Amino acid sequence: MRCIAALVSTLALLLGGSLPVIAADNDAATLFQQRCAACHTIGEGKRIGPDLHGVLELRPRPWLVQWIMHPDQMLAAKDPVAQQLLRDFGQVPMPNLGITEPEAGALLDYIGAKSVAQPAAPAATPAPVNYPPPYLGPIQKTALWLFLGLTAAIVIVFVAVVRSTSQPRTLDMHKAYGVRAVLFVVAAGILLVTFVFTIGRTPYAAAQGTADRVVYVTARQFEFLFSTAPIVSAADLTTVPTMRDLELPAGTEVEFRVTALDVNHNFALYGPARLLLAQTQAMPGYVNRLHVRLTAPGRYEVLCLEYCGAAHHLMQNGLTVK
Ligand code: HEC
Ligand SMILES: [Cu+2]
Repeated sequence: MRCIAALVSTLALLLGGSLPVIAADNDAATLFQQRCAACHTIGEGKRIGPDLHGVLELRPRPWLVQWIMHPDQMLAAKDPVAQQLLRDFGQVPMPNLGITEPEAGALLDYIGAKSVAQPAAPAATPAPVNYPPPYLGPIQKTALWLFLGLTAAIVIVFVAVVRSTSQPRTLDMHKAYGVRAVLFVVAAGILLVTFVFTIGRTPYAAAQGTADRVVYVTARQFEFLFSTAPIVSAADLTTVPTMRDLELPAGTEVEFRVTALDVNHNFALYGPARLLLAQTQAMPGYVNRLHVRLTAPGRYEVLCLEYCGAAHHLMQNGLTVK
């Protein structure tokens, strides 16, 4: 059983880590926090998806159950309500989250109870951050040309290999193994020299120092949450206050303690010049520490660099350095 579970989770990682992880305690509030709250609120206004306050009065319950279980199929079947919602929400489709029928029922009971307990807030949607339009800086341009050049070289090598092996030929295996040994020693030598000269500059070595400020970062499908206390499970989201944005004074040495609640994500911090400053993996059950000194004032973007599921591209948070 254990090895089947391991195989399934490895497969899930290979497939982009999108296998749903259901919280051990099947508490609907926790499930909502973990699976829905990145896109929905109940009475706090629109986010990526609609505010679900009073949705049970708006639509028949069987429709809602079907939608929560298979939004992808309902959109594919051209359900008129689903299509209208898709248009209203900027063509961002709600992903299929692998919710079961009992879970959908429990979630709807929870949404209903919360709608009754809490009046609908005035739709105070946070003002969208205006990022500058995408552009390639000098480093990105160099990287692009380097990438294209290397790709062309690889294609040429492959074409040459295909052409040279189109006719069967006898080979001196002894000589071939000799070439292989030489290549191995050369590659190992290059690796060792690179290692010796760069190991001191890794963020892990720098992380030995003390930071001015510790920021906890919790990644989940599909957002990053900042907090001043650690979040270990989705249940903590109901007690620990979280922020989607941060403001820090210039010059602060920050230690980000990065973890994830559901699947593997990646925390990548881009500076105001839109260059990658630092990045680390965000993994369930692990905390990775990342030390960064934020010197230049401006807007920093946080993006996920690990494909984590259907709405991965929506994982964009940020912080401002003043
Ligand atoms: C990645 C973002 C995202 C996640 C996660 C998500 N939704 Fe949605 N949801 C949407 C969007 C966007 C819409 C609007 C329809 C569309 O564009 O596909 C929507 C629509 C809905 C609707 C229909 C609302 C109405 O006015 O009829 C319900 C109900 C709903 N979602 C429930 C849930 C529940 C429950 C969960 C958690 C299990 C969840 N959603 C998770 C993005 C999301
Ligand atoms: Cu991602």
